[in-house]
Amino acid sequence: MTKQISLSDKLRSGTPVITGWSFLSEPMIVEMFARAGYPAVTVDMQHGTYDFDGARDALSAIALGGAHRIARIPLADNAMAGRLADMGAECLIAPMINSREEAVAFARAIKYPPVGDRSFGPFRAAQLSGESSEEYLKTANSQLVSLAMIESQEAIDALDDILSVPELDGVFVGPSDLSLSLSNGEGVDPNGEGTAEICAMIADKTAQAGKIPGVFCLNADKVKEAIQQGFKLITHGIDIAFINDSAKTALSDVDGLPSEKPGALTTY
Ligand code: 3PY
Ligand code: MG
Repeated sequence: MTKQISLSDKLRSGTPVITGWSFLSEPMIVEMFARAGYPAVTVDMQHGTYDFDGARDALSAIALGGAHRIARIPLADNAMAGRLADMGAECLIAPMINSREEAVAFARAIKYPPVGDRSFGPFRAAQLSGESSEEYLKTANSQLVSLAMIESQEAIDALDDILSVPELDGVFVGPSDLSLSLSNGEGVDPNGEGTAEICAMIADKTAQAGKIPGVFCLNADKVKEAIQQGFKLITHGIDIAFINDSAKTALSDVDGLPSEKPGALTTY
């Protein structure tokens, strides 16, 4: 069997990788993203409905559909990063990294000695990558991608320090939280001009540091802008939004609905 180009090699070698993003813990959803043609799919354990079992099944389902496997870990949960690496994630994204120390702790949790402190038990990860555990051990430190999310003023202030962490492979911008922090809580403006300028600055600095820049995009124009800015991992397409938007469109396409709905609950 010809060896596939790894996600890590793709992210370092030019062409941007687009990832679908899954909030809804259902393996068939991520498999559908993959079969629809997405090169990568991300399982979101920070804001999505995924627990460990759901994420484990989702990573297998992404592999079944033939896409690269990415997971965002819950806030400050480096133990979960290690577990998801063992379940075959090829890239892990850590939310709200605000300092060099936090970046070091995250990156070291998923790199084997002498680079980090990852504990050995990659049986499922080795199966999914088609390697023996011994082969996986040899390639894991260069192939498993660690991305620290930059999404606050504090993180911007610490950006040079974060980018100087040798164990860290790159950063991933969360424009919603970033805009919330930069506006001092005034509002969320992920698609605004000010946010776009900061994204461009982060992409430049990250490339200069020889690391991978990634960003979360909320529409196709933002994806095009992100590609121009030099981002290499780009989110486009969220399962919960697909259902929400398609459900509204499907209903609005029908003239003269036959019946009224009972009305949404406003209290539990
Ligand atoms: C953000 O925009 O803050 C994100 O975390 C994207 O999911
Ligand atoms: Mg965020």
